[in-house]
Amino acid sequence: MGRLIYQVYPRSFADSNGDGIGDLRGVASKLDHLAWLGVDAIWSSPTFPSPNVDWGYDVSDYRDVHPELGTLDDLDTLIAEARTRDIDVWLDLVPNHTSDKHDWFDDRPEYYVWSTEIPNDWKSIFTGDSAWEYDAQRKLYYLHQFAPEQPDLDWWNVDVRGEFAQILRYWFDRGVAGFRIDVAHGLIKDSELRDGVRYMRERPEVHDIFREWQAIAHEYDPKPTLMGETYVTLANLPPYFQNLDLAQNFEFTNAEFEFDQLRPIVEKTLATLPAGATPLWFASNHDVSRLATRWAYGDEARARAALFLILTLPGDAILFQGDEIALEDGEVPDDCITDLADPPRDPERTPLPWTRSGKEWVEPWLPLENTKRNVEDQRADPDSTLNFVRDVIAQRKQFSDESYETLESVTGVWAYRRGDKTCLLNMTGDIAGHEGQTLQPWQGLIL
Ligand code: TEU
Ligand code: CA
Repeated sequence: MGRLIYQVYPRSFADSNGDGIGDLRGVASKLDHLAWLGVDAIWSSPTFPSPNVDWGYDVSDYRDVHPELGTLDDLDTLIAEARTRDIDVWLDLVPNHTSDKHDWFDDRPEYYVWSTEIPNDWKSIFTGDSAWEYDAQRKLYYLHQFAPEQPDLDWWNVDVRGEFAQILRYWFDRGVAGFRIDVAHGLIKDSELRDGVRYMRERPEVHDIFREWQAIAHEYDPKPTLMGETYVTLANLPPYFQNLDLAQNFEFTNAEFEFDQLRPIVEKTLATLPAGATPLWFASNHDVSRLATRWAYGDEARARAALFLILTLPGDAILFQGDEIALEDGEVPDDCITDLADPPRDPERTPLPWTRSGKEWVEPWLPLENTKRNVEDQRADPDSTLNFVRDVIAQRKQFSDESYETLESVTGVWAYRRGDKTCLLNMTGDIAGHEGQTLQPWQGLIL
């Protein structure tokens, strides 16, 4: 409980060889910084070979490293170096679909979902059109929930399950301490392919897959962590805790940073999660506008309030790279857009500025326009957001196992008890008070 998980988007984290693409050696070079910050685990977005139609979320080999990011040796070194600093390394598993360039798509067509005609009304998340693509060679349609270059695997096929059981062991044997599971709610589809999105995702049989994976994880000590990208409503979230250690709470993430919206969501989350489950809070990732923009509109005081909340609620927390310096979305001109989604997700994927000059990034793959908020300046400034975040991370360790209790306060002030600590968060732009304690606009205090 109380872990601080740091999401690295490796292409934009740190570049070790000046080719404009962040890489695993770059991540390793920043481990001292992440240890200084108080990070317990790094979750890296996909590191596997990929044609990059969806920037690594289209995997062509689950047992290797993308050459642009480094080598297997680099990954082994990163894991070992992180270990010496008590930091775990989690990878991002993409089991819903492969790349159409994965060997399986040619050699093992039975691993995928086929139909002689378009069997239902399912739509692709990326194209908005039918999720069924005609394969002229095979004269059959295949399913793709995402891009046509991302054919969905058939999780009813026991051989697919066997492949992934081996893939899990392969990485756990190498010291990988966890996985974030992409589209965890969508792996298995209705066996009759019935109409309706409820037959494409959130099928109850998905929990059997995770039961098997959890059994594999239990073969290892310490047991690796399984964290699902569970893009479901809060009401539908509890069952995912049967077999996953962590299930991402998108109702929290997708809410606005408003007292009236967030407090009920937090209270509902804590009331509905099964006993013993670890809640998990985050506001940014590689798919959604960064919290400093989306929740704080660029206002650094407001960003600190958001960070304070994420870091003082019970359970684990995820910071997406850059959150710790209140990094805003990047500006990406139309002719630099690289993402296939609409709207494109490039703004939240721009490089992390380590210095004000930005010279550590030479012709980066996505533009680095604004270095006003950068790591170097903020490390040197005791009053920076970075030092604020580090301080809250250190403080949270003192009450990480304590439960949460909402306290009465005035409108806009979120007051809660964590053990013998009281957290006060002014979620307004005005000065506020709580039992004689004055709170500046957006100020968070641990008493
Ligand atoms: O995301 C799943 C998902 O539902 C989101 O793609 C969301 O719908 C999308 O970002 C809206 O633009 C995961 C990954 O996080 C995402 O990066 C991948 O593109 C997607 O799966 C496919 O693998
Ligand atoms: Ca590089």
